[in-house]
Amino acid sequence: MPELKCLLWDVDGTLADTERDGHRVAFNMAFEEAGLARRWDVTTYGELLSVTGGKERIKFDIERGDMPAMPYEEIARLHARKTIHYQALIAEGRIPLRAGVRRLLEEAYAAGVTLGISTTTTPAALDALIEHSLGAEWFDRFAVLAAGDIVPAKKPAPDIYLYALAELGIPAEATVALEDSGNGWRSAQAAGLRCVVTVNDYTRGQDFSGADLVVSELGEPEGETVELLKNPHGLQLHHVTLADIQALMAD
Ligand code: XBP
Ligand code: MG
Repeated sequence: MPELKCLLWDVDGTLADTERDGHRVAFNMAFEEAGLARRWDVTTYGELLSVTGGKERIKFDIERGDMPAMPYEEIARLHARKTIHYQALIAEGRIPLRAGVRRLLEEAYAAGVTLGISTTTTPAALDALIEHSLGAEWFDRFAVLAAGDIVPAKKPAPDIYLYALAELGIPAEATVALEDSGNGWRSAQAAGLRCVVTVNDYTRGQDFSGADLVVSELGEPEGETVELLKNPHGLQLHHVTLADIQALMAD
């Protein structure tokens, strides 16, 4: 069985539930500020999450006729304003980490497992979350921060995971991804990674057939037993530990 050497973490929806009360709200603030009538409600935003990347999401909404046409530079400007609003929301400390995230990160870091980030969001949004929700000391604890437009194709393409692995020089067989969405899981799978999925309200109904482990959350020792939505390896667990993730490498 290969030894677990690396955990690559998705950000939005995995480290924290940033989409509904973070990114979505920030998009709407930028739309309002730009004099646009469009607002993304919770349900609409859930549909739009099938398009990864904020600029790509705005472009999609324009192309389907729900926002006025604008040149790409204007989309990029609107998105840059959105990122500033998002950073301010995160700086208010209103988006906590998901259950078990800090615990598992600390366990892995203490065990010498290499940690990295593979995300679709922009570096500025990622930095804000690390600084305000995780703690600035984590900037140095992640061996790679792979984010946003650093690769040409966003998830579900494997590019961001392949980029992170290449930067680290660690093989896919020794790495497990942590994701929350169908697009994220497909991206990790296409890069040859095993993957633990922690679903949330936006992603619970998505297709994870073939995933190694799908749970409601990573969970805490003192909390309730996590819900096992897919468990092909037959793990017995109350919350997800490093040993459980190592056990996924068995076949
Ligand atoms: C999720 C995304 C992102 C965010 C918004 O990325 O698709 O686009 O919704 O971020 P992941 P930006 O789960 O891979 O972290 O507006 O900065 O793109
Ligand atoms: Mg995600």
